[in-house]
Amino acid sequence: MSSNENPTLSISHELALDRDCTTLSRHVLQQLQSFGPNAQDLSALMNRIALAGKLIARRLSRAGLMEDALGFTGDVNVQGEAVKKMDLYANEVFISVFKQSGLVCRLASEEMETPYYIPENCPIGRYSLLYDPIDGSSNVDINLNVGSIFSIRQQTGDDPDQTGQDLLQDGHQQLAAGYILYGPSTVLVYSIGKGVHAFTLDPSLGEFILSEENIKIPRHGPVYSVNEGNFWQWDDALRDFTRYVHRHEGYTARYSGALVGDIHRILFQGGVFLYPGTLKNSQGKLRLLYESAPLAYLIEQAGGRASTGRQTLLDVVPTHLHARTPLIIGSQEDVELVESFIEERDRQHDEELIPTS
Ligand code: P6P
Repeated sequence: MSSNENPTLSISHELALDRDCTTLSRHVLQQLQSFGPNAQDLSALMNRIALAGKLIARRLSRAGLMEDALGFTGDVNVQGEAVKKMDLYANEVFISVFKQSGLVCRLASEEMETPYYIPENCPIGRYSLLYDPIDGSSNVDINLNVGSIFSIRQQTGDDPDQTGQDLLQDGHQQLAAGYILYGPSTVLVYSIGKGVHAFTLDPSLGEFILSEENIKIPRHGPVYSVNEGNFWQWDDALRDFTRYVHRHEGYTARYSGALVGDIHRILFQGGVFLYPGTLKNSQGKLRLLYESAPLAYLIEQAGGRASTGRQTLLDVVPTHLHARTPLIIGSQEDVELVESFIEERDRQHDEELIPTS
């Protein structure tokens, strides 16, 4: 090599190095085409979310070998659900990664009745994090996939009584949303309103590295994902849909009991996930602000659709922090098929109400 030549990598090595350097924080800045304060905030927020994902993934990978990592705490959360030790750990992780960040003033989670404040952040931290720290925790003790779901919103007003009333806004107000899937690999999927992108954790680097960019959900897919054990509790329309997929070729049932894994499959393969209202819970089981709305934001960014069955999910304004709604989410054509059964039954019901002359 003569003195005036700079050493250069081969193209393939250069591309590989560049990809390994496309971390989440860098990708956010690339998406926003800005290094301004708001872009830096979002980049830092996503970096902290990634740190939470790494800490939770590490705990999950060792839980079977650790004292006191698995099993139940003996407590019941605000949802009336038995709390797993991993739920508690993951909830604390998200709080810890945002301390001394100057970013997030307030966190609202499935595990906490009211929002948690980080006072040192509040004077300047104008962001709120809404999250389900471990979604699908019934899978934790049997080593099946689980996930974390997150949503970032701007703190709009003051919250003098610290009840998070200003969080009761529709899903279009979200600044960022996504999930972390703890599976054979740990994958973080997110959107800041500029498409959907997936990052895979490289344990040897300790970094989430870009693995899929601008993910688009198929307009139709074979998967329908629902707990058919609730069939007896559903409205007629959902039974009509279930009978339809039972009688038509090209459908396959996949249901893991963990929302994030089921949604991740549908994001890549197409199809529809449903958690309808039931006799026991007319609004279904899934919570709007930190489960359905973040996933709806993401799926719509990927070109899919999410609804309650009668209303676009992102339009729903919750009445309280832990409000639930029915959820039908996935490929545009498949969600619309479910909605068509609901519309037909509603039409028949309205006709029955019209007095015959
Ligand atoms: P069911 C897990 O508890 C969860 O919130 C979601 O992850 C999952 O999709 C759903 O509940 C499973 O509920 O009633 O089918 O067991």
